[in-house]
Amino acid sequence: MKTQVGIIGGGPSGLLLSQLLHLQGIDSIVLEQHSREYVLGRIRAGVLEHGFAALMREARVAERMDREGEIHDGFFIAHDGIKERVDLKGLTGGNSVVVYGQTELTRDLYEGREKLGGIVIHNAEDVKPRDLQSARPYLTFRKGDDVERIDCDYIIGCDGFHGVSRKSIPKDKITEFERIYPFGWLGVLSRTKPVSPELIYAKHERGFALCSLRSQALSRYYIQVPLQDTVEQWSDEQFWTELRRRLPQDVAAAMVTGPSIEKSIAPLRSFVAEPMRHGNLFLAGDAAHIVPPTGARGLNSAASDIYYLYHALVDHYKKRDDSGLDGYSQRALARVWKGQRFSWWMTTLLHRFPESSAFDRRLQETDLAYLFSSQKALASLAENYVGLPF
Ligand code: RFL
Ligand code: PHB
Repeated sequence: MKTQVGIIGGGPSGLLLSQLLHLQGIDSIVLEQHSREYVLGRIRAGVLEHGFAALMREARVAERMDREGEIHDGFFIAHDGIKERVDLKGLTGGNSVVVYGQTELTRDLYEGREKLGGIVIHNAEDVKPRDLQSARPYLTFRKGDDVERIDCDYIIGCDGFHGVSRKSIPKDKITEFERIYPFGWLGVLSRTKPVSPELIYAKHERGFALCSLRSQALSRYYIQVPLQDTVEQWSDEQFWTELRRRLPQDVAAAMVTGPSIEKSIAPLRSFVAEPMRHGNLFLAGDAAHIVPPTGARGLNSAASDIYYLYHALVDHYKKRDDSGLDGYSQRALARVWKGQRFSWWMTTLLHRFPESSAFDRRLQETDLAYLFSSQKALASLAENYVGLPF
């Protein structure tokens, strides 16, 4: 097979890039290791920044997002028994975020690819990017008993943190920056009315908690748990009890509980790989960087990579201008690191760190007190949360 752009990974990054390129007459093939059902079974992001929503519209896959997604003009931070609102719209001069699940967005992207006749090959095993330093890189993969080859102009690694793309770059050509946090998030999805129409991020001495949602009938809650905890250790009842204990009394009293329809634990990690290009392989999204979910930046950081790559590839094919491709890594990383800083800061502000000293805890309390005493500090939080410009 032959294509202009070979894309590894059929998550949101890979599908969005493929769709955007298609609309500009640039062809691509997406290789996804898992089945479509498996990809759609993963419950992940819920908050999209407005720049991401704009990119979905440009990709002509935003109809359902615009119909069913909820515009959120603010969220709450709960601490010491009270909750205080962050007025995103007021603080940013009119910006907001869209609450729309990654599962739904990925489903829309699959349908968009299908409608245009885009090629997405599922259950592609043993995908390998090859000859990356040459002008004719290619991909090989196995499908059943057959080994296939795809010749490409460029290969884009959109295969997430555990993918093969980053790992195929020689160790001496890539630098990795990492922080692993000493806790994870236990998440529960339940068909119950959300306790609050807007998200509540809660700081509590027993640990962080988050009240989020997918719709006004579908709730998503998280609590901070020790890294060694397993899902089996947490019955629904224990989860609800612990969640309530970490929320202000009025919120806890209003909480409607029900059976979990999904329950999983995600470890928290900050990670960046530099540079995001090796020869004719370009990394995008979780393949190159990971943030702890506290600032809702992960998918949104992936979106800015895709925006830069999309424009760089269009400039290459339509204007014979390679400056976008040459500048991609530097440009993407500049924004990636701002997302890293914000996610690390939100995580540090709101979680309980087992090793923290009394001094650390006073600083954390002061950081929060300062935030709600300064419109400028709140505006800084808000501008980062709604997404810095691409
Ligand atoms: P993905 O989604 O991991 O997709 C990568 C795809 O590549 C496939 N793959 C391979 N395919 C072929 N060959 C191989 N060797 C392959 N290896 C892997 C995988 O099967 C998969 O389909 O990466 P992508 O597209 O870059 O998207 C990134 C986002 O998924 C991620 O950043 C967000 O989910 C992070 N995140 C959040 N981001 C936000 O912006 N807002 C949020 O509110 C938010 N909440 C979250 C989150 C992530 C969470 N978890 C579980 C990590 C909440 C949670 C709990
Ligand atoms: C979610 O709804 O899954 C979600 C929302 C906000 C976050 C992280 C996750 O910061």
